[in-house]
Amino acid sequence: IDTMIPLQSREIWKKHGVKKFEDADEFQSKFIQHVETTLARSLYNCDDLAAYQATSQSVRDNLVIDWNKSQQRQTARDSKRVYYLSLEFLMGRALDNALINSQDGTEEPGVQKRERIKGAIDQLGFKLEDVLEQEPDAALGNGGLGRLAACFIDSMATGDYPAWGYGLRYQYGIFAQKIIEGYQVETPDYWLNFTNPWEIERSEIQVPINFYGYVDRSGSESGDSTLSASKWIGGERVIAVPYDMPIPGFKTENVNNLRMWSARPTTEFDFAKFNSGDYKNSVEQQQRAESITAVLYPNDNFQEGKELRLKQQYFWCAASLHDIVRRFKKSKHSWEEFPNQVAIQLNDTHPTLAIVELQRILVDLEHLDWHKAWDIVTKTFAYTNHTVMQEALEKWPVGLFGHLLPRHLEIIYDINWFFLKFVESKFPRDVDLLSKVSIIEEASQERQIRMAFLAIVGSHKVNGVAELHSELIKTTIFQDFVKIYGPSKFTNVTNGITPRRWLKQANPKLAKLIGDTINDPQDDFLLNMSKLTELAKYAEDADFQTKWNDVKQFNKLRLADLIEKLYEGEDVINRDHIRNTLFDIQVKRIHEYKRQQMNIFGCIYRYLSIKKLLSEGVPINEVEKKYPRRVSIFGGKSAPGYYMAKLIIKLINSVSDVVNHDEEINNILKVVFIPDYNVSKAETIIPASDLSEHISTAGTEASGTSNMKFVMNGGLIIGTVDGANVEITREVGEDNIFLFGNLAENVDELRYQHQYHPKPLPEELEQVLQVVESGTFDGDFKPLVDSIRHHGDYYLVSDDFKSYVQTQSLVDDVYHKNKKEWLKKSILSVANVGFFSSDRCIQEYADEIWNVEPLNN
Ligand code: H53
Repeated sequence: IDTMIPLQSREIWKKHGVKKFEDADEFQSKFIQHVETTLARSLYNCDDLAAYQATSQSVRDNLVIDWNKSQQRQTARDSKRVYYLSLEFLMGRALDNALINSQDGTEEPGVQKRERIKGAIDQLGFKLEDVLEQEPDAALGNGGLGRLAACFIDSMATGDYPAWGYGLRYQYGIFAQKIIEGYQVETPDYWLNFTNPWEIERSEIQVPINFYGYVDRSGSESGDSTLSASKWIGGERVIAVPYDMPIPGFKTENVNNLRMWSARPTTEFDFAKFNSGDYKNSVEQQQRAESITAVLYPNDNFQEGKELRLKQQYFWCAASLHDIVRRFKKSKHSWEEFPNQVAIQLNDTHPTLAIVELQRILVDLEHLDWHKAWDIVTKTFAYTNHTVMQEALEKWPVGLFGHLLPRHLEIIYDINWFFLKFVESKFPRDVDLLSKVSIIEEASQERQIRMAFLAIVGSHKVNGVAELHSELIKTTIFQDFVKIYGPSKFTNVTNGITPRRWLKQANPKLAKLIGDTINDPQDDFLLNMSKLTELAKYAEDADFQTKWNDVKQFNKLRLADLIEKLYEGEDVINRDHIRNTLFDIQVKRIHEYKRQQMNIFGCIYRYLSIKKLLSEGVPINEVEKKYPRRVSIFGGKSAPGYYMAKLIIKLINSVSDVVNHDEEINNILKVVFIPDYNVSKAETIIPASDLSEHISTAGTEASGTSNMKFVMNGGLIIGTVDGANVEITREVGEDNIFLFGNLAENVDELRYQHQYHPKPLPEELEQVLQVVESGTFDGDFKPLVDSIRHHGDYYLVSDDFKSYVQTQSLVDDVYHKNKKEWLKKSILSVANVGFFSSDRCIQEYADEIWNVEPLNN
């Protein structure tokens, strides 16, 4: 059906065309209109929550107007589009970001749009800060991978790329973390409690998705070949409905789309059930549909292999591909043109089924020849790998998979057959190689589908997320594929972060100081981060150092306020000494490979050393010279089923309990665990760091992205030679980062030594473990200690502990004895952090992988 308005009516449409609010006055008018109509409230009944909703609705109106224009422009230009498929988008809050991104460069100097809205809200009787606090985080992700996707769509919108994100609209995001008696307790994150002003429900679009059933080849022309068009008769059907989130770019009118699918029951009528009078059962079956998008799986870097998770993956891939193909077909290109019109990026292996689904659409529904279809598929997809850790690499048992997706299993077998034939032709009679690279793993008890291998075979490019990681995948988990395809299929795109959220929004004071200093009142540096290098010339300027330090102190006070609030009034951080207290922060998912256990052992070691001096009669002010004031701050969630990670959280809290209440040490050491670490808390925590910890066992952290956020906010890093730490060192200079520990190349040998030639532990660690074993800290930490003492110390804590402790005392020396030097390092780091803008990543993806151009207005 034609949904276009006839020509003669269009004048009327144009006459009434909606307009964006441009100034404070127009904003206030919109705001009040939304309070009175959208919310059906009034000036007698308007609290902060209502103010948040009315503000958001007003800002959203503006976004939607630009969003419509952007989408029309993208369609009219008919240029190649990018689709970023990610099971996680860890967006955080939207309002402040939308206000910042509405800055368009037309403002009078010094008065940014956000500031005008702030003033307007003030006049209406509210405080912008309080209004912003009303918004729940959109926490539809676990950690680094999900937050990366969020930074990427910000950069794609900012760079004017015609790009869409596709994800799932979980009703429950990552659980909220409570700490009860030191232990993590998970509570549901029902984030859609109040209407979400940032989403647009599109219930007019309904995509049917099938599961189970069987393959019917009775009508097929070529008999029983699985290679030609086959008919899959699904056994269960649900409906996918999209919710769209407008994604505004910074200093551009371009607004992109993040499309999130939600599962609904079909309205189809089950006659069999009805006739048997089983009404209640048929309703229950319907309700099951909704469970598909009910909850985000709370594992980071770990695969659980549950059927519902596979269902989520297929539901999302099938709905997204249906949408992409429908849009492509409207443009009336021939199928050969598909890869020139569409680039699909797979964020990890979670969306690998999209490869199989496209092949199925082309062969079964569009009746293309298998090889022609496969050529289109492989030119369309590219795959990003985010980990080398075995437990995170997805595999699905053939039985479970074939039951849920019988036709897709056949297609995978056929893909594998042609792939192995190709390998065989290149490396004749290398049977060993064939079994090593087969998409179907035969070795284990039950045959498994190796999703990473399928993703490689079905893509034209595979990338890692930092240089070291991209080299590692070529020499370890994917080495045989390098042999087969050659090295050019494998590339690196080092991760990045968006400076709009992680500098301007999180640290407005620093952004202002930078803008003032480099004479950039319109914040152009947020687009062109190489401008930051101009800061270098002020690195030793005493005046500038003072201002720089003042910003840091302000941010530390802001964090102290947050901590006080979370500790329900307990004054954990002594504000009188905040200027000479080093804030040492490690916030990220809790995982043995990230080694929070090493950090807390380090805290214990420091505590014991202080106590020892005191017991020898050294006065506290002398002790303080050796162990200057420090607050060790931790934060992060553990997967609910990850026993060791949960035990690490308990240990941190138990140590905190002892240390913080030991009056003898006079507050020179504090240990703090911040509960429920999330994006909005990160925005307060990160700008307050003097030092942050990125101390994974070398070779295990693919990139890390919080390391970049801390550096962008003037914090220094203590870290191992791992992930993006390597490139951070290259950019900011070796003098401005505290590196320690063993290198990735030595890890295998060290592990071997632990297995076969165990040595006594270094004395520093031995001391710590003995105290932990003695019961000084509440809880049973035997498993943690045993993993080091008796189970091979897989994460090499004992190998790195000594150099960790030594490096920490180097940190103390610089921070406390040479503050000028410290500030210089901090300024130089920010001056050279530009490389880690996600704008740079997106440009690399666009040029090297997607072959797409920005759409200029
Ligand atoms: O992805 C980040 C990396 C980080 C890596 C993380 C990640 C997940 O968050 C989840 C699964 C996975 O395989 C990897 O651990 O090193 O910075 C973004 O690339």
